Amino acid sequence: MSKTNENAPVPGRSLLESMVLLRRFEEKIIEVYGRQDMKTPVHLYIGQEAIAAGVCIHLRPEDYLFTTHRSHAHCLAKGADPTTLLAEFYGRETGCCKGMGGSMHPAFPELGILGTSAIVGGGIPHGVGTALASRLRRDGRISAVFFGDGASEEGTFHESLNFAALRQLPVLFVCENNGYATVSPLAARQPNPDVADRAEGYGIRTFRVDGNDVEAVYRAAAEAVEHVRSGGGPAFIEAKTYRWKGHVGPGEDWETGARDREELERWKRRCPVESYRRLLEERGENVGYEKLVADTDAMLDAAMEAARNAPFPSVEQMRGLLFAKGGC
Ligand SMILES: Cc1ncc(C[n+]2csc(CCOP(=O)(O)OP(=O)(O)O)c2C)c(N)n1
Repeated sequence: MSKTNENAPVPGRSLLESMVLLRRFEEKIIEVYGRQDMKTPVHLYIGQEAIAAGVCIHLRPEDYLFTTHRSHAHCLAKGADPTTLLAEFYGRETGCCKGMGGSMHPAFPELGILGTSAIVGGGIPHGVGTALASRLRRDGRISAVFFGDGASEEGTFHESLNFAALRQLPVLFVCENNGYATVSPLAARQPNPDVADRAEGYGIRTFRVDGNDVEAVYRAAAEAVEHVRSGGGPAFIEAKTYRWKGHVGPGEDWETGARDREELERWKRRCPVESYRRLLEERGENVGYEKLVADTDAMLDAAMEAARNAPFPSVEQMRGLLFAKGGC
């Protein structure tokens, strides 16, 4: 297991800003979701913000990123425009996929987000593929792949890690171990709760972090990205965390008996955003938290309004997107 440099400086304000954006973006979705005009299913990320914020801050715009059905935070943290993302969820032509992808399939090729797979584990070989392309082209780009603990149970996880290790490809694997796959707890699925052990088995440089501690994630990602970017081969981060919302939609999954309410409340007391705000304030930093949230909200309210008022794609536009020109 790799150790991180505890004394390296950390951009506290930027990390907090990023986490507030990711949190408020999804809380805004919850506010409007009951109106029934945002038709896409939403898999919310609330509770896991420290991971997207702490990793993506190290990525360059040209680096590749692959994510899952729980994709909003990764896209935003990589620089996606909130209005374009929300327009996608509203099915509008101004969405990043002209409204055809919804919440589970956003793509921002200009940000290295070539497409999002909702097939569990599906993004992992994609990231290995772009890493192989980067190696062949010698273009200096790295690939970051985010996935859940459930994805580590797919065969493609093992094939991809094996190939990436064998070829020493520039890919960073980030397992967000939130303890559940849909409503199935990790303990019911795996004899070993540490997904990182499997990465170590392939000889991949591995970091294990508290996924609710943004500085721990930031430090691990700093070293992991440096390792990958400097030609050291793949790296793997396992960040243990918890999602506050149910598998899909704004509910919390305890209402259905799928998980224990007390367990959720315990994790809420370890809120990554609130605990980091407190830490920065204790260190004497002038965080200006209320203003940060108010400014973020004002920006997101305007984004929501613009997204909702954009036109739907026409039937001709939809037809035009069914076939690619040029053949193979
Ligand atoms: C190959 C495949 N099997 C099953 C599903 C149904 N499914 C969607 S999400 C999910 C659970 C994913 O869990 P995890 O990878 O831990 O991610 P999390 O939802 O916890 O973020 C499942 C089984 C799917 N989309 N693809």
